[in-house]
Amino acid sequence: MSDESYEDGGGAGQGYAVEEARPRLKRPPLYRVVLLNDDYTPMEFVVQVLQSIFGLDRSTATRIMLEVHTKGKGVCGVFTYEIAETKVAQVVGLAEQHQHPLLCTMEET
Ligand code: TYC
Repeated sequence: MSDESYEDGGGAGQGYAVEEARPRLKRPPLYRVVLLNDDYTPMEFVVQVLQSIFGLDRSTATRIMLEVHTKGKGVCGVFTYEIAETKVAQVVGLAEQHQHPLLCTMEET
């Protein structure tokens, strides 16, 4: 038997109280991805964006589009920072490609 096994004084039955560190798992901050209304982007384009980028079904996408249209803004989803950032970039990129002024931002929950 090696010397190390005798030098281990921390084991059970040796009279030591062994306090384990509490697992420190913090939940990551979450971000709402928010779509903003404008007067020019076609409703159908917004619905397509919501379906393709956020994986929403057509009726949910239509409901969110109409909420943005009537109230000025609406939440497309809640994600961790990098996912939210990517979604915003995808929405804005697609809007630019099609020359629509559609805007999208993120805000911490
Ligand atoms: N207000 C636009 C229109 O009347 C439709 C629209 C909806 C635009 C949602 C942007 O995020 C938006 N064509």
